[in-house]
Amino acid sequence: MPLRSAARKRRARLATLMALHYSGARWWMIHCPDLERRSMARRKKIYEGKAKILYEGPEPGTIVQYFKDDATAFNAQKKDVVDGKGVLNNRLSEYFMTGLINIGVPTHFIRRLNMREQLVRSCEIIPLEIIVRNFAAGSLSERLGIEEGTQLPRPIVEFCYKDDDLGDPLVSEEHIAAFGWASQQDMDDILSLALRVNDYLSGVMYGVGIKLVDFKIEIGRVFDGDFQRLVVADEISPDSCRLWDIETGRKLDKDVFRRDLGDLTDAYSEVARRLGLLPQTAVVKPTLIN
Ligand code: AIR
Repeated sequence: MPLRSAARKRRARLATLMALHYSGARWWMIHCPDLERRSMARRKKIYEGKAKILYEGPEPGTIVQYFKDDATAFNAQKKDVVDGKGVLNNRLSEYFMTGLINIGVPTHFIRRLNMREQLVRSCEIIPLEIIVRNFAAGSLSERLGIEEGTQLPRPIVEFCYKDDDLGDPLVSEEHIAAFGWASQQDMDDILSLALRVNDYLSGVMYGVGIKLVDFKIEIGRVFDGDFQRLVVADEISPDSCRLWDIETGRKLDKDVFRRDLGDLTDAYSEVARRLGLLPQTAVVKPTLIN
């Protein structure tokens, strides 16, 4: 890309992200995520994953989730840094988690702290990826030879064992019970949470002209004294869902990155815009200097 058009694109993207309604927004948090990360060096890092870093929270039982711009696919065989992705996912995940809490679905989310961070309850993550599918796509289409986009007779819930070295293999409830990853009661609760998230997310997306093809959630155990309850944890964002425009079929999720279909932040910004988290029209703002 010629230098000038790359700079223009970067400026336009920055202007768009600046328009996100953040309290305490600082431009360098979008522009220089490394700078921000360095400023947090005193905070204790608990874990660094592919797309997020977890830091010790300000009070016991809390964690700060930092959203990176790193994009990975195919178990990190494909990698890139996508400017602004972390900012968008932080905001979008806040939106979905808050919506779930409002309809009585428990989540780990407490509040967003800034452009890239949110405060969450610390929980013990059940080592399963819970996938809900409404239409065939991705690995289900490959595995069963069903054309992508085919409507499934009913939502199908799948479980993968969370292990990067093994490539998160598909497992059955038999494996989960036999290896003690979750109890029968947990599984009943997980299934019910997954389907409630599906109802909520499908509805919200349908309302803005987007089809929820499938998504992945993670579930955590929160302990209140001796009492354990399950909450939706991790994140809900276009990194973890398949979202297709109902009219055009345009992909508005991480498949844009996985399959080299265009600009990932454009796609995620479109989701944020439709949900009212970004202005409807691109904000034409001068550079930060003038
Ligand atoms: N997913 C699974 N592991 C990581 C993620 N993000 C999500 C995908 C997709 C759904 O789970 O983003 O929305 C199903 O993925 P697949 O690859 O099994 O078809």
